[in-house]
Amino acid sequence: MKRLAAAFALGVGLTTPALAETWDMPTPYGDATFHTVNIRQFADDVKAATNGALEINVHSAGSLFPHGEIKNAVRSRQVPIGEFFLSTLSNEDLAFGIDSQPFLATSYDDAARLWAAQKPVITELLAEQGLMPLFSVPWPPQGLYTNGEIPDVEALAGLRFRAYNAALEEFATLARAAPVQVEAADIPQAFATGQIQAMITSPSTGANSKAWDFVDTYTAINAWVPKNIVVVNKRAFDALPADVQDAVLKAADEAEARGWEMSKAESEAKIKVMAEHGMTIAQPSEALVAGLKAIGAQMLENWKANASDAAKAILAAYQGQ
Ligand code: PCA
Repeated sequence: MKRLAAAFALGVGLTTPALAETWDMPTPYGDATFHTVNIRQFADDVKAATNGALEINVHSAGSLFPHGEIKNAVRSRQVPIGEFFLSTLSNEDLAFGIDSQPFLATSYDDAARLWAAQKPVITELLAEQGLMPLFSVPWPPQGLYTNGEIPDVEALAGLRFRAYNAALEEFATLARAAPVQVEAADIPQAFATGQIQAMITSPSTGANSKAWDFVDTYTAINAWVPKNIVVVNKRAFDALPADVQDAVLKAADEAEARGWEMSKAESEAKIKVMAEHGMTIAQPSEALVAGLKAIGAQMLENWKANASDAAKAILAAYQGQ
């Protein structure tokens, strides 16, 4: 029987097409991150649907390229595909960063409407660089991690505050905190060495980085719902056989739908993990919300003043103008 099974396995292996292709896929995020679980499932689906003609190898936690280099690595075809935090491209065009504007879209429904308005615009911008978006998945709403409860925005003044994009850097500056750029994978070390004292991120990243080792309070300010994006090099995609292209697009659609559902389930589950590790789960005071909203309003004015026409069109479409 064993021999038969081995022979069968070999037989299956031999059906792999002679022109099988392997794609390396970098992501900044670690194996336990739900986004990484989702893109590994995407890779498995592509492999199964193409009978092994296209195999995607996910390289997690910035192991293949640092986060800031992934987009250009795909653009220059050092890798055909990659995942990154969409708003990190806001220095190219503010259209990429609109999902990180505080209190513009704070629920999944609003985030989905914002993505519907943003997608055609960034698809065009990425096409100018030979890139094509495959799918985009949000992180859960972003919350505040501090030592002790924060009664109002003034209590953030002077804190070394972790930032992951330009919007969060601006936010921290307007709160008179001191922003420090730190990748998700480096959060524990940054807290441990005193580089940072507070942060805003999802319960996913809070729990994955064992926030309870460094801070005792999570405040559910749910201020924005930022997204990751998976992009492919268009020439690499066009070089695939038509049936393989179709399989990639279908698996991408499924990954986007599945990822949004995974994200929705994460928030509650990971807040529970933080509570189980002794963290206080707080709701923001009215004064804190008012102060945060004032910063958000200021940031949106700054955004409008600097936005391209393409970026402004996203806001207009989202706000139904
Ligand atoms: N986690 C990532 C991006 C947003 C999030 O929830 C991070 O903190 O870097």
